[in-house]
Amino acid sequence: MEASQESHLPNYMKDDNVSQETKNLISSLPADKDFMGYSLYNYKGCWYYPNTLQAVLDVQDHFRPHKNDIILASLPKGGTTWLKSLVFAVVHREKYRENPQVIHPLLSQNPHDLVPFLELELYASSQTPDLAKFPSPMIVSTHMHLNALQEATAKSSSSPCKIVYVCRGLKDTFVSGWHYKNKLHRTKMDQGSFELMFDAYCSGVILYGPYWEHMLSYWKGSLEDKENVLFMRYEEIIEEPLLQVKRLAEFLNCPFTEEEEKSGSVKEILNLCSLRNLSNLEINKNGTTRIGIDSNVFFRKGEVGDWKNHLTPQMAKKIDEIVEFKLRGSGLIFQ
Ligand code: PAP
Repeated sequence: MEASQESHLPNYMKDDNVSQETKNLISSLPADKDFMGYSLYNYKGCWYYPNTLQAVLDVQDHFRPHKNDIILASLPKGGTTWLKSLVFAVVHREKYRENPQVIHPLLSQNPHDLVPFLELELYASSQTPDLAKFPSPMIVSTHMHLNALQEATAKSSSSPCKIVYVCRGLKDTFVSGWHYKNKLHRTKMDQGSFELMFDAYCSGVILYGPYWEHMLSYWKGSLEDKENVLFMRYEEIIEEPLLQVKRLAEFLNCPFTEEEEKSGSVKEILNLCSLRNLSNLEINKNGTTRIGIDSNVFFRKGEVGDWKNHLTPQMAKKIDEIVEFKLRGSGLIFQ
């Protein structure tokens, strides 16, 4: 079935919002199918569904961030939802501390609705979305590779804005993506599909893949511009949450004061943004995000090493070998 015909598919997987110019471009690009048979196209080293590519091109042509904006970039399933909640809570903490009577937005809205995706929401339906409605500093997110994002940010007349990136070990990312796909398509796919998705993942043919190129683009960017690109890992936030949230706040030029630290402000933010807290909220159990995805699909186990419950030793070895080979010499290492 063509992607445009399946009604419950998210818009970004469809092909019904593409200009003639982009159709012409697509016809010249390397093409392949995802593991479910939907068409993907490779544009400048990254795989996209048609609607996603259109939105990425629109971001590149029209999005011009200001110095104070914050862009959260992430590997799909790499910790996006957590990073969105943490950054929103850190950056806006004074506003809600001073007004304890105001319900914190993270208690009534899904993190994806507080921090919208550039290409999956804002530029998915408009070339000129109303960005003024977001509280300052504006926080937006993306799954684009850094080189693709830079086609927009480098054209901004303002000084560079801050970019925070998060990713996660590729075995856990794969398993998380598998569960997400099942929930998204409201089905329980069989072992054959699991293996097909695994093969596609290992060959890099997946939306925003290859994932190792995704990670490398931000890794190199963070080494070249430490002041404006922060590279974070999901596992490190799990291991040393206090330290990582403080690192995040310092990078964003809003470090925690000694007084805040003593009064437990960092811990409060971690509790507010914890998987347990967010996933138990009514809005995240039964709500739907603005881009039409059930909120609960973004929350599952959040464990490091869950791949052990799903991958055979051979599969694990295959991913390890790919990661070792592709990241060799970069200084980026995953255990
Ligand atoms: P996205 O890229 O589609 O937005 P993303 O949030 O990056 O997804 O990844 C979802 C993973 O983060 C899930 O991991 P799992 O499948 O291994 O369980 C989800 O459980 C986890 N996650 C979501 N929110 C949080 C949170 N607040 N704290 C820790 N982990 C979280």
